[in-house]
Amino acid sequence: MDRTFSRSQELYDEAQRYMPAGVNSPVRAFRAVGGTPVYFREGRGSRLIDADGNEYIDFLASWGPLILGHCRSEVVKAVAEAASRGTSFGAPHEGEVRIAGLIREFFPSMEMMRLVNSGTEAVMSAIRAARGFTGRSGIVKFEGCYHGHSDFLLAKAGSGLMTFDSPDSAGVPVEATQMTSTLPYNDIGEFRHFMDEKGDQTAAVIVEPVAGNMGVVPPVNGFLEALREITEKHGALLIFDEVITGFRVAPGGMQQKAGIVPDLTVLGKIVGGGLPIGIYGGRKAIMELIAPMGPVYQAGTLSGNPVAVAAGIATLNMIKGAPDFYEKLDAKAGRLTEGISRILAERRIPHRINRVGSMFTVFFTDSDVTDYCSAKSADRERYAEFFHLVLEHGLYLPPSQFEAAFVSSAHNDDDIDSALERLKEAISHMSLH
Ligand code: KE4
Repeated sequence: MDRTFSRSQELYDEAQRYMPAGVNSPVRAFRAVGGTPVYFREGRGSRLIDADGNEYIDFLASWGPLILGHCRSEVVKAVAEAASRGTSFGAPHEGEVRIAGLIREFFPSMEMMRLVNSGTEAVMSAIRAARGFTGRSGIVKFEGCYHGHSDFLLAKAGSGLMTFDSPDSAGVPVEATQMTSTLPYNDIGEFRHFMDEKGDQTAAVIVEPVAGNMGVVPPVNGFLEALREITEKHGALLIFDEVITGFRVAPGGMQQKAGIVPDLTVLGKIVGGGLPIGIYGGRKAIMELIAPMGPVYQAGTLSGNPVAVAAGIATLNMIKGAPDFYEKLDAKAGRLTEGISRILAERRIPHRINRVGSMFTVFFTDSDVTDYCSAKSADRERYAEFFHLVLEHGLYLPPSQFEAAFVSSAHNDDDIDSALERLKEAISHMSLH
């Protein structure tokens, strides 16, 4: 089963001459799990092929966007067709109207919206809209949640920042985060207390309605409802960052599953079908403040790009048109995670698996993971050993304990069977320290 990674190593050596750590996003550098990042050359359905020709069953799904798997023919066709008519106009086009209509169909709370080019940009713009609408500056986020790399949100962020155990980033002036307060995720009492003190200075509370950036951590019963009730009470806006959960945990995201109506929603990833996109939107009264209708400025050269929009429309239409799409997807993910847990239990390896729908994380710990502190207590070295063993056996999982893995509709039953066989073999080599 020995795989060679010599071409990845060559590319990595060369890449480090041009890009920090040879990558374009920190978590891809394998710093959290050690070793040389694998360079890929092709994705096809549920599979990835790396630069050395090694094949993997992919459970990263490019950090979430590829809910249909790699190179879904309808998406590729739509992209090629759009590109053949022009890659960008810098002017309105019909695709923007079509995708906005689709988004509104799935997310009725998004009465008006703006397309941008990343989740970071969408979050940054939503926060600005909230500050413009309320005239307040305070922002509340939760420990372990990650909302992109805007200065004022890099405080106890999840994802790569959590992986590096550096909740705050260098280069961010202390003034930038002075109006940001970070509270414990899933702690209703702390939140209520904070808002009683500072609710009237708070413009917005932003939350991942299912946390994916400290590993998957679901909201405890009543948490989201409390955020909704208490923000309402203090005139603060509630922002659901559904960049991961949008179209992932349900067609209408976690707000549909939980029956909560946020004031603003942020989308990304799946809505672009693997191409760069971010969307923010919500109540008309808020979004009408966005330039040129109102005084809150936001702009972007490639916002609403016709090629990215075409990929998004094709993806959403595939989801819309597939009967029992989520039931089938979630059942596959359940079979996979139950199998992983059974294999780890047979080897008496302490673990917890948190799963919501088709997003999941295997934590190496013997206590429940319900927030940032309990997530951080997971054994990262054990995860690193697990990651490399399953990599060697042809599975690609997130190269960090504090990320989410994903099942796509391209994973068929044979893929799940094969993944479990490979996992069983890989886990048999795990040390039992
Ligand atoms: P982007 O700017 O990376 O498109 O989106 C930022 C963002 C916003 N909100 C949530 C809930 C997110 O998860 C993200 C980005 N997710 C990470 C993975 N945890 C992207 C991967 C990376 O940073 O390389």
